[in-house]
Amino acid sequence: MSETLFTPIKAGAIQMANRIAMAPLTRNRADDDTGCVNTLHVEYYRQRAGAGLIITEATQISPVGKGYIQTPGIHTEAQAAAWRTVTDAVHEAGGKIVVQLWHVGRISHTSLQPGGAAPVAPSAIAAGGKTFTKAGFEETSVPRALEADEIAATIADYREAARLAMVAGFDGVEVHAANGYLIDQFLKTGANTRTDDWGGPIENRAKFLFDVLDAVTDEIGGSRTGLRLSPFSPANGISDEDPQADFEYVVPKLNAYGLAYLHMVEGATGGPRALAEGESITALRALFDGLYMANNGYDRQMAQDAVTSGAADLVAFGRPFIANPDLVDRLQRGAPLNTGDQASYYGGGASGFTDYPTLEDEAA
Ligand code: 8OZ
Repeated sequence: MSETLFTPIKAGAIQMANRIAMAPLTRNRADDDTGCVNTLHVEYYRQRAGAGLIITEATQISPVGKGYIQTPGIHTEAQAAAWRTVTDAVHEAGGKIVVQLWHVGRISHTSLQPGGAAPVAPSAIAAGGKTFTKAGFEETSVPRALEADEIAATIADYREAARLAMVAGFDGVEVHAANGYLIDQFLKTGANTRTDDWGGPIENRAKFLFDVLDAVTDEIGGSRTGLRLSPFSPANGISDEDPQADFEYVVPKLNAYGLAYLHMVEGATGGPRALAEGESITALRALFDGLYMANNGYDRQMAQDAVTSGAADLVAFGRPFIANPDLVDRLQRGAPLNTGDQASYYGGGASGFTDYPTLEDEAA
């Protein structure tokens, strides 16, 4: 029997009812002061529990890891208790959910940082892009370079966040190493010009990623840890001199961790899937022994083909899950999809968050 999108699968320790993941989606509806999720999040994630796995919106591991208003955290007991209401609801509805562990690095603004300080990054190089703050869209602030002891403290923050994720009742975590945020900043030459153990050749630039994975998997186990990478994405002003070579170094080393899955943004995040000459996702995937989760611009046919051909084990859908809480059901029936209202993607209340109809709602 050939595998389909709707065949159950075990991702590490996580039993999934199907091969479809809800990709992490930033929605900016948490309490800006406490970083706590609320009853709206409970409803939003509960509605989407038909996914084989929900990956939460990116969630900061520390106050300095924050880069946008109203993103949730997983660094206090209160945040973990708030998340518990979400994980209980998803589990009750038969779903699985992991929290995406996030540190933005230089993609932040002084107004979002403790004491109004500069954001931190591998090197003091501005990203050149915008973030959303209390004042609206603002240019990201010039970061300062992390000291070696601060790097060690940041790795400890990832470990503590993984511990709190278990307190919160999550099935695991996804380490966010994509899209130009802190881990990606260490990995890539355009943001990392350090001359110590954390910069220079890829062996050094990848050390931060591997130290984070060591800490997180030591805390909760590799089978409860997923990883997201975006080797070729220019998201958030990131660039790299030779991503193919760098990730051909990184990916085989991931095999030692027994990860639940490797989640790849194929191409430019939320944009074109096309790669430059000499760049190959297929070649990178071939270097990984575990489950491969594909993402970026998949539709029903592409996802079916990817799973039946074996090109992917899992497919993550992002924007389609915003407007279709019952996306798995719709894909299974070949039903039409709702389109999302972009104006309510980031920030706001229930409107554009918990009020998209299921097929059943539409029939009523
Ligand atoms: C959109 C807006 C803000 C943040 C990412 C966490 O790209 C994000 C993000 C996306 O990974």
